[in-house]
Amino acid sequence: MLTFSENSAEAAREADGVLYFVAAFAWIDGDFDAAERAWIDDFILNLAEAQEPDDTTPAGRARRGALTDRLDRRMQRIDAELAAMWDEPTGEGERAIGFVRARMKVRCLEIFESFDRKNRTILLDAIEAILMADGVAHPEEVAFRDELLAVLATSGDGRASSLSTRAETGFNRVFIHPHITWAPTTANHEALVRLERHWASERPDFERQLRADVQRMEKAIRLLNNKRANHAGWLAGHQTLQQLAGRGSFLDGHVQVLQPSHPTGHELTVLGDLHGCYSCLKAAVMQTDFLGKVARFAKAPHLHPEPMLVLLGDYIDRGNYSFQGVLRAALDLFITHPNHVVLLRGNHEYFFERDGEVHAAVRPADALDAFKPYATPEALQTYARLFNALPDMMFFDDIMFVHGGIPRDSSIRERYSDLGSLNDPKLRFQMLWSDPSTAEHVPEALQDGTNRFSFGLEQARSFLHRLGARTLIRGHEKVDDGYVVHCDEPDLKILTLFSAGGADNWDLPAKSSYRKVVPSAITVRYRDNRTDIEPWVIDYAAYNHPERNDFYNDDVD
Ligand SMILES: [Mn+2]
Repeated sequence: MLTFSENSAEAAREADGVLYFVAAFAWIDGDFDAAERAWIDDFILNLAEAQEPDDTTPAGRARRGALTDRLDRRMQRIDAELAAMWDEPTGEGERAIGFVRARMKVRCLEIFESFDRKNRTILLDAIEAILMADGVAHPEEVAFRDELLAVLATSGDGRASSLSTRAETGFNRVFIHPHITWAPTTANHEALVRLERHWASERPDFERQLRADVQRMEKAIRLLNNKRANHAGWLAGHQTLQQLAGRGSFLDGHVQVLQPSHPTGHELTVLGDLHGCYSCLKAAVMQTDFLGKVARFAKAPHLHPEPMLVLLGDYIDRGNYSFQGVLRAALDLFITHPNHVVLLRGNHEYFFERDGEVHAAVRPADALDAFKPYATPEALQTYARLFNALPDMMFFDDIMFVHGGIPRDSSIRERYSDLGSLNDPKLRFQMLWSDPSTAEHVPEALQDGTNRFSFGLEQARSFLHRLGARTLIRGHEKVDDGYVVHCDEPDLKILTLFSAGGADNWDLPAKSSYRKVVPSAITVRYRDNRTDIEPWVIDYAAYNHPERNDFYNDDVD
């Protein structure tokens, strides 16, 4: 039986880990059957007994009962979490089960690494037991067990070696702060209001709207192409961002480089996935007074930090205001303020043509599926061209902004030689899809086979440092807090932002799992070689309202 820590919070964490482990094994054959469920019920009783051996006194029995209840609730949560993974978006032509298996394995690896050696061995004993709970050792279960055994043999000293690297890297220049709050606002802005129009039900009106959106897209494509025209190849031959010092800000292919140069500093408003939640975009822009800041900066740049709005992609799908809401407004903001707005591409912004028809690379592709019967082929092709024109990543100082994360180990080895390699289409595609793990190292075998894959802390550190970067700010993952710091070391910081959500946000379908999310954003302030990161909650409710959002105003056609 497992020996738990004497510290009760730590013991609870350990018990949760063990429980996830056995649940994953029960799920890994895709069939969590009655025998496995019965086995887990017994296992929970055993875990409670290990933590509270005394059942001879009323107090002991009460404590053990409370532990059993807690573990039962925990198991229900794990069960729901594992079940929900089947709904995560996957790549076109890809089966959910591949993604689910890979993700469960990575999570087990994280838990595995968080246990000391003695408890790891006992963990593996628990696996042998669950393996046989339904009477059959399923090949997938055996393969998984063998993979973990292989990891156990090699993962021992990862933490220690990376700690020594950290100690050598000197001082911290990026500081992550607790949540801030903006003063509540009910402000509105004509620049956004005029765009808040539902698709017209009359065909001629609809086509007029579509033409206006196509013009907006064409203009954005021209702006991006003009930006990149004079800087093609600027990254090639350079190993680190620091070698680009003095080159100023530029777009080379699909990589946007911003170098802090403004004497009064920079203020970046950064949003993660918006997924058709227009109220979230509008609220974030109004809360921060971004448009006011841009106007004041234009009048007196020496008095203000340079304002930037950075969107990390995934504008469409899931919510109700994709093409006509988030995307239209984001494009308009970019066209109006091209030096203050950066729109990065998400994995949902990936359309391609096959047999003369436009398809999406992500499944389900609800925005495109709903739009296709009405939209003209020209409009759909323009969306596809726009998505291809968007930059995939941005560097600001030594911070990398990208939708997903870093490429696969095998692809880095084969395709990466210098900063110019960041424009490699395969690497760019992978960076739209990957997710960070708190495991030190995710084995290559676990990265292969699915569009969506994980990378470990050591892999992130190694890739970012090679580029001269130390911080990764990304979206892509639905995190219920809307904001997660995966790592906050002096030489490596990883943050996830998710800016779509809200329990009663009517931009989302009633049953959307995004309603569990607290939509969040960050402000990145740079001044004098120091960066401060401040998270905040998006006040979508204020803009889910007819007075401040014409999508909700019945008086407007
Ligand atoms: Mn995504």
